[in-house]
Amino acid sequence: MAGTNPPRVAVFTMGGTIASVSHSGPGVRPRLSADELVSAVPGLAEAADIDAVSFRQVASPELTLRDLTVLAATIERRFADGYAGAVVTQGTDTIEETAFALDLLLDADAPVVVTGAMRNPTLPGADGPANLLAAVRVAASGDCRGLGCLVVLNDEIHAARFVRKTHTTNPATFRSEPAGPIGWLAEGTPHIALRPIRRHHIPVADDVDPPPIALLTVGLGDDGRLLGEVERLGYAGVVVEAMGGGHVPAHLVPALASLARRVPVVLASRTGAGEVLRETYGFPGSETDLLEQGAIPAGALDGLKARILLMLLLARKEEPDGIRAAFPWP
Ligand code: DAS
Repeated sequence: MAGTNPPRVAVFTMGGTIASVSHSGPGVRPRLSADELVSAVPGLAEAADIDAVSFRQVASPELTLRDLTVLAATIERRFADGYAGAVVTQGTDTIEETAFALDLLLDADAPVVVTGAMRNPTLPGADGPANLLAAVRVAASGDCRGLGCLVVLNDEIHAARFVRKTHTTNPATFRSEPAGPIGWLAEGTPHIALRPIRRHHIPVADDVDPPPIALLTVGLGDDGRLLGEVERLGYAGVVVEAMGGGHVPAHLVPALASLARRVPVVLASRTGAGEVLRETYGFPGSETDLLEQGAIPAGALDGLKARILLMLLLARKEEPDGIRAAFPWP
C-alpha cells in the first residue's frame, strides 16, 4: 500500500557458501559481511526495511548450540522491538540442525527463516541472492507467521522440524519427508499450503553450555566398542541411530541397557525417514527389547534432530520423566 512503511526484517549472517569468496589458498572461504551480502541482492530494499548484522563468519561445521542460544536471545529482542521477522544466513551443511534448534528455542509468531546457498558467489548460477531475497520475503510476510522456524531455499518453504539436507551439491538438496515443503514462492510471493499442527518450545538461557551428547550409527557387525566408551568419555546422553525400525545386534543390548540406567539413551533410525517402531518385532536387539531396557523412542526424529532435542533438554536440566515426555516426535 502506498505510503506504508515496509516491514522491518533483521538479517543475521553467519558465513557459509552464501558468503564465501576466493582467498589466497584453494577453494572459497566465508568472508562477506552482512552489509556486503545484503547490498548484492537486487530488490531486497523494496521487500523489507533490512537491518543487516554480521553475527558469525564461519563455515557452518564451526557453529555450536551455544551460538544458537545467543542468536535466539538476540532475535527475541528484535521481535520485542517490533521487527516483523528475522532471516539467518549460514552454511547449508548444518541448517537441518540449527533451524531445528531455533524452532525449539524460540516461541515467537514472527517468522524466523534460515537460508544459505549451494553455489558460492564466484560460480555461474550462484543461488545465494535469490535464496536471500526469498527468505526476506517470507520473513516479511504476515501469512508466514506462527509456523515456527522455516528453511527457505530454491523457492521452497520447509518447516525446520522436517527438513534435511539430502545431496552434497544439488541446489534442490533440502527435502522434507514425509510431509514435503509446507509452501513455496511464486513470482516472489510466499504461499503456505500446510501448517504444522503444534509447536514445541524448549527455552534455554544463552549463558548455558549444552552438555555433550554422542550420536552413534550402528553398522553391520558393529562390535560395540564405541558404545562401551560413551560413559567413560563423559557424554551426558547418547542417540543411537539403529538399523531399520530401531534394531541392533543382540550383543549390543547389555551395553545399551547398562547405559540407559545412567544416562538418557534415545533410539532413532539410521534410515532417515519414518518412525521408530514400538511393538512390531520381538527378537533380541529389536525395538521392543531396547525399549524394555529403557531406551527412549525418537518417534519420527532422525538422529541429528533427536540429538539437538536431547541437548536442549539436558541443558535445561530436565528430569528423566520430562525427557521421556518430550519424545517421541511429533
Ligand atoms: N557446504 C557449505 C555450505 O553449503 C559449507 C558450510 O556449510 O558452511 O554453505
